[in-house]
Amino acid sequence: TGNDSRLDSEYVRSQLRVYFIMGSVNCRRPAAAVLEEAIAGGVTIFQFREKGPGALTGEDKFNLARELQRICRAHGVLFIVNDDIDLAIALNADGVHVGQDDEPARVLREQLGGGKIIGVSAHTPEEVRQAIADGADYLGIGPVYPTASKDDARPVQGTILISDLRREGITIPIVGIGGITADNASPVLAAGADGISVISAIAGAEHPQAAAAAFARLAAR
Ligand code: TZP
Ligand code: MG
Repeated sequence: TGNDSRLDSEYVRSQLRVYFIMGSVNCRRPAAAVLEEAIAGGVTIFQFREKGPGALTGEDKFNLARELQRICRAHGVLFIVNDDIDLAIALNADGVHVGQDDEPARVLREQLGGGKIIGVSAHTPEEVRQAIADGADYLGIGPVYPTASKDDARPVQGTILISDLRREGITIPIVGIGGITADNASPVLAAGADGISVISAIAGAEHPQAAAAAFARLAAR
């Protein structure tokens, strides 16, 4: 594939089932240990999201990212960087995930080159259309449920946008995000999401492996 082309979307779709997002501020124990356990439970893709009060910066951020990337690589789990395109390039990450306030996917594609995954957070049908036109490989849609993990989260929207998009025949890979737990994940998948994206339900769990395994069981159906 060339620099301007999306990755094979069935490949991306197959990797999104249990999408774990985490930074150091989200864990109660060292991030590397939490990630190891989560992967043992069945996480399929990981996003390094070092954000919010107390987040690491500079060299500390870089070193943690590299440590977590090594863990992902050792287990064949894709490693995606939130927002920080320079970090993604420096680490040769598998991709980036951006929001509506970041560079559009079409610019990121030029910077990242081919073969990388670009995810975009979208909250409205217009944002979805634009992200697809810009060459996004997958979309994060939410917040599905109330979340305590993002200060500036948009209004809760349930599963309506996901099901509307599928009804319109939009096939781009989608993950639902926001307040998702093993107990409320089923409607998100039933609405047409290919996977579920979570921070606290795994990072904040007493047993991240068991928590991830619960999502893996749901997503395998
Ligand atoms: N984007 C929309 S909601 C959210 C992000 C990053 C936070 C999701 O975290 P949690 O703990 O799974 O609700
Ligand atoms: Mg962002």
